[in-house]
Amino acid sequence: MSAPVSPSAAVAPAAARPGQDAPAIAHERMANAIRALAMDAVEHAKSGHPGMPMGMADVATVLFTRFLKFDPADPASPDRDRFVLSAGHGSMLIYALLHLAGYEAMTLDQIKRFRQMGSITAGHPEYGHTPGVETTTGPLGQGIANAVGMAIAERHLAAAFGDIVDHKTYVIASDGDLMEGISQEAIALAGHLKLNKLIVLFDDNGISIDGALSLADSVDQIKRFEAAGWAASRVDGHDPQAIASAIAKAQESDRPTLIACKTRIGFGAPTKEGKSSSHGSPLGADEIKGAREKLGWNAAPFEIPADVLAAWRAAGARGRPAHEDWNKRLAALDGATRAEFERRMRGEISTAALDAAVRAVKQSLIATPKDIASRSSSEFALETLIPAIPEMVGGSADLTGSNNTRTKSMKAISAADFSGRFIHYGVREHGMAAAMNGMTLHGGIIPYSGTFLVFSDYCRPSIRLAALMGIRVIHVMTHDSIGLGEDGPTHQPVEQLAALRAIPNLLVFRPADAVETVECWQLALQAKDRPSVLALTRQNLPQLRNRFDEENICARGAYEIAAPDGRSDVSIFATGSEVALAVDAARLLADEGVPARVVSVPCFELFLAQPEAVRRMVIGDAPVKIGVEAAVRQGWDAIVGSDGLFVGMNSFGASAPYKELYKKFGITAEAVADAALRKLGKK
Ligand SMILES: Cc1ncc(C[n+]2csc(CCOP(=O)(O)OP(=O)(O)O)c2C)c(N)n1
Ligand SMILES: [Mg+2]
Repeated sequence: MSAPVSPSAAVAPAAARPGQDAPAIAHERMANAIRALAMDAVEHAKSGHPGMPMGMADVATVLFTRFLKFDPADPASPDRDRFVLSAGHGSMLIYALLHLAGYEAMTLDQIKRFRQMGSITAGHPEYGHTPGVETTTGPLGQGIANAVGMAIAERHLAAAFGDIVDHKTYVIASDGDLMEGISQEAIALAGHLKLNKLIVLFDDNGISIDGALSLADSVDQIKRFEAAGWAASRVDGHDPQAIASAIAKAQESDRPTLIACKTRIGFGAPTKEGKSSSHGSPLGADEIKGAREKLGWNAAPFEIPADVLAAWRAAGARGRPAHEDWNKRLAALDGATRAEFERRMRGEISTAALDAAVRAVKQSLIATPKDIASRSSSEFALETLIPAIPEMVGGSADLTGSNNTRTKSMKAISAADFSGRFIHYGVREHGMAAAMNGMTLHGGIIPYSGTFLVFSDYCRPSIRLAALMGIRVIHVMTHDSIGLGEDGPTHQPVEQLAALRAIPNLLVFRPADAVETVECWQLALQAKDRPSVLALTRQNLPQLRNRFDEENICARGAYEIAAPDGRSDVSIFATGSEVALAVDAARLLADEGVPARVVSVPCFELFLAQPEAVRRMVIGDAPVKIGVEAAVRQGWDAIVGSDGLFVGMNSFGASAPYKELYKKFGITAEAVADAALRKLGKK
């Protein structure tokens, strides 16, 4: 699709000479426009990173003017090539590119307002703020791992919809990106899946913040990528022909490609070029003056000479015919296929299909209750959800049998066949979570994962970014407490629920039984603008909800699941596996003549978002409030109050059968009842 376009078309469309190169000066001036904007914007903002945009200006110019398939008039066109600036600190590179190529929103005024309140030119590129920015980057390593997910999404959708989906994913990654551990997970997965439309342009400048890369790194990146199944080569990152040849070759590759582009950070800066001093601070007036002289750039700050701007705009316009052709091909698809493709790319789930699936699961559970682990309830729900919601693509980080994320009908994705709907991510939780972000960002897929809840820590930076970006990814995290038993404290989450609840815009679900589990699945799938975690048990749980409710009761976040007639002296709030225990405790209290109610709290975030009056009603006014969760107390005061009681974990767990662990750590119905009685002065 993205065959090299003659660079001369970018410079002088009227005199296009296919296959011939533009005069070197044209390329140089186009690249210098990026350098100038980066220097000037960082200087003006008094903060930012000029070195990387100046160093990678040549590579980016070649990519954007000759290869990248895009149309600034339609930044969200589904079959655009994806461009990920993994080295997000070089944000001025992408802002300059977007401005020069003619993205309407990226005005010169926005560039002048780099890093200022309300601008679309944030310090690091932010998805959803800036048309043309495909993902939020800055935390090094995330972008390249997102790109792997985008490339998987492309292949998977091509398998479903044919050549209406046919684009590449380009990444600019820095030394820092490649030093981060997540990059290893990402490149190993990409190599394994032979994602040959993924092309990484590595800013091989040998410099990071502390100075020469040799201070801390001596990896041979070419060998490293080759060992992971990539094609890899090194080019002079200031030689446009060498860069173009390498990209052209990469486009024909049968495997993903790394192009290590030898560059000089801060290219053009008279004293700071090649030095870490150009990485992350304004160059200063003298250095900028010297750079202008060295680069032969005479234009005033923020001024782009008309001929250079015209050449850039022509480069920006060169993708329009291909885009128009693609629109025609889309229109020529049969109506149903087209509608389905468009629906999926819009991220609009079929409400009717989802509702019907959830209803069917609930009805089945009411007819035949299941006292099973919530990880099994989840699988039971997935058996109906997977056929109903074709955009769901599941996976697991090598715990498929434990996470119960693969239903019987699901075929695994492989390098030879991307039509499957299950991904064996390997033992790569962080790479998995980041790839899932990339899939959602690509569009057309709702990814869900599987790992143990304790390893949410291994995914956390990517989950945080999903929450920051406001994108739908669903993490199935099983073995959610000491209830996992014998594997012991290394595997028993204690602080993870609190830590996840601390992330803004993330929904953390901990369903109490099979009915709550399917309701939580429905909520996670409906949450188009938020990621979700489903914390599920290894151990069996009784089914507590035995009446059919059309309403998704978990949507309230917390609700009374058991209550005596009349007033209660005790309110017990519990989540997940501890709800059944709370119900038992209420029975024990009733035996003592103390009326107690039980509130299930499947989702703190949804509950705390309820209007105050609703929250007050659910929390109630019983004199004793107790939270019960086999985890740390942090966060529970919002429900039980700082003077409320809490029965949970104060330490790490231990290795033993789970029933013994619950006793050892004092998380039992008796302990809950005792605590309430003591507080009431009855013991
Ligand atoms: C996960 C993470 N750790 C640390 C940082 C802070 N940081 C920003 S850039 C950078 C390294 C700079 O070196 P390199 O990636 O080679 O970029 P260059 O200086 O060559 O532009 C660091 C440590 C970060 N952004 N993300
Ligand atoms: Mg570097």
